[in-house]
Amino acid sequence: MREQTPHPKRVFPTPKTFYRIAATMKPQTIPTRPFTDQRPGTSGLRKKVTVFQQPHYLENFVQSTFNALGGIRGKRLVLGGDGRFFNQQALQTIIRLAVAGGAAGLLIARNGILSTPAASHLIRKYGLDGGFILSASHNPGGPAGDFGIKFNIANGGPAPEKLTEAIYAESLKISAFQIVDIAAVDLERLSLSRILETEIRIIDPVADYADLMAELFDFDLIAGLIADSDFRFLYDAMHAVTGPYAEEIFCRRLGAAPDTLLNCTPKEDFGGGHPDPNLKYARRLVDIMFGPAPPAFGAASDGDGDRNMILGAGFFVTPSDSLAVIAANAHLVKGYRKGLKGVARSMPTSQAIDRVAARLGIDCYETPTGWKFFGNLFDAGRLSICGEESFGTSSDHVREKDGLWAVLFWLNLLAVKKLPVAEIVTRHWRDYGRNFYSRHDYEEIDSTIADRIMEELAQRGPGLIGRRCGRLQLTVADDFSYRDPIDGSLSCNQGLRLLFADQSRIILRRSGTGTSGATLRLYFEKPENDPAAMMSETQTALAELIDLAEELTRLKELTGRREPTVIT
Ligand code: G16
Repeated sequence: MREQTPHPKRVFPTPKTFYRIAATMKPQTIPTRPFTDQRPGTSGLRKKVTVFQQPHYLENFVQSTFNALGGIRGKRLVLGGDGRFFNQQALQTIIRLAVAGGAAGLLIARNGILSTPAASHLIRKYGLDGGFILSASHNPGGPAGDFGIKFNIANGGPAPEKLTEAIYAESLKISAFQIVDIAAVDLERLSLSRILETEIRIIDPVADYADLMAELFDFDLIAGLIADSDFRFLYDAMHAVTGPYAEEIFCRRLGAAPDTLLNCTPKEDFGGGHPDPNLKYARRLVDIMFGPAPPAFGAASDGDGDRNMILGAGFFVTPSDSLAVIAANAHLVKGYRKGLKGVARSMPTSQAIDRVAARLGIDCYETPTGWKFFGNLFDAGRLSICGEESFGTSSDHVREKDGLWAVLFWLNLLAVKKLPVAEIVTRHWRDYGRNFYSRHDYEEIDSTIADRIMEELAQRGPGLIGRRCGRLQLTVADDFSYRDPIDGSLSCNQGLRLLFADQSRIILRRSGTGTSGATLRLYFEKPENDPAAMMSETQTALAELIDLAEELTRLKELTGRREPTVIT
């Protein structure tokens, strides 16, 4: 395991070119009025592009962030994003605001293309004070799509709730922002320049990250697997940020053929797709992996490169199972050979990882949904690997979830075990027991109806405790709350839980990342220890829970939907 704290601060190599841009204009103070809708959600502020295009909308949020930080003077930040529509304008605006505020340094990814995990790594590696990542993650892009901005702090992780609430409070009382009127900074060439007090460095966004991956994984072993003519794999970057990273790591460093990569050119609208690596939106990859003569391994990542989907030939690995398999086999992988300090999962994520933690004799933490809740545990040295059902997995090498990390972990595992993906997972089930798991998403529901469904279940649930529903006996019905074991902060209303005596669960929560109406997520989990029953089809195995959830929530009835928008 790599030592995490204190993180060594490294210095950039001396640049070949340095130029000073004369800023003729002095910072100006522009009066503004608050917007009332700038409270960050599960992961930053996500809105329709048209909302961000309103005059002063972005400026207000960025200035509110600076204000919540006690000013930006003397601070050094990383800047980049997933390349979606409006990234370029937004980057130039943030540069002007940061220069006006007296930032000491801006490290900007070439062309503004920077994955979320790579941003986290840069902040940590170069000891920066934080950074802005411009992304709405897996949400669609383009002029009619979504845009987003999130601030990460000096540990490389997402701003914790204390800071996001402070930003929101500032956004409600903002009356002016400072900006400097300078020409657009050229983001295409690597360079070093200075504007007023701010040193601006345009950097290669890929190299540092690829070097980090080479420290954690056995690249020679993986290259050997890739060179084996019997092994074929496909990686789908979904026209999002990981394309350049995949080309460098898989092709240049590991020797994969170029046709291993699908959709590796970042596009402002993700090629019209929905850059969400799941069974619905990564359709082309899924069709190949479930078609005739499929490759042995398939994987995809999302808009900003923090999510991952893992597939074997004709086999989908749920994110929860992927997390459990990764933790159970971490000792086989170079960067994790010394063992794990602890593991964690978000509350709706299946308890498959809990079984692994129990076997390893290490702690397993249950946190609310949102990567920001893992940060304190990582910093306190209590956590090595964690994950979420929402296709996020990572370790203490950064403070974000990391899509390519998970893909490399699986490649490393396949190279060590020399078994098909499906065989690795089914052996894991036989060894530890299986947790059948599925998530049903109902997107773009009318907000009033979504509120009503949540409220009715919250009121009704506790009265059902102790009642038998068929084979199931309800033991807990509550709204999950979490007290952070490190700083003692309390987070309430994190999702309605129905827990049953056999450890089956139904969870209902409202998504914190959607931008149109409300998205409701229903999560179903059922533990199975009988090897004969483990190979059932997932939806069939969960049918009793799915029917009970409809009976208790009347979700389909009240929304008029006949089926979920997405099932994973
Ligand atoms: C974000 C967070 C994740 C979280 C997910 C849940 O993912 O970073 O930690 O699990 O949202 O989203 P929701 O609230 O919609 O269920 P991402 O990849 O969108 O940044």
